[in-house]
Amino acid sequence: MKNFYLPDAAGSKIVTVTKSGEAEAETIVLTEAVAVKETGPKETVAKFGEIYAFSPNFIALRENVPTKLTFWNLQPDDEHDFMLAAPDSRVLMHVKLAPLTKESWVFTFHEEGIFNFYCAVHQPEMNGQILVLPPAK
Ligand SMILES: [Cu+2]
Repeated sequence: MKNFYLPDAAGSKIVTVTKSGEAEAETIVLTEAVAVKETGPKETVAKFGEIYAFSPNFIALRENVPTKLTFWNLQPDDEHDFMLAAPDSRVLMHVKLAPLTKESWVFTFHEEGIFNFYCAVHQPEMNGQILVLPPAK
């Protein structure tokens, strides 16, 4: 059984994550099936296994602007997850994205930088980056 969690007290100084709340922007992130057993190509799946990607896999946000990210797991039979790492590579949160569900969290980043994210189930290919920009002038 995996242990899923949101940022702890130390992590919340870098990014606050809540299940609900007001957001100034929303981005929908899809779990895209790039090459899977149901639709192939068979040769690709045989060589690489099933391949998934986050779409989009690059998201630019501004510091201290609450932004809702809504994940749509489009697969009926595949669990995905979302693991967010700080610029120093420390894992801040890890949440499950169950098959055929939409899950939202409101993210407020308190630091600029590049935050990598991963689906731990589908490594090394299912990744992305959040670029946190300085506040708008
Ligand atoms: Cu995945």
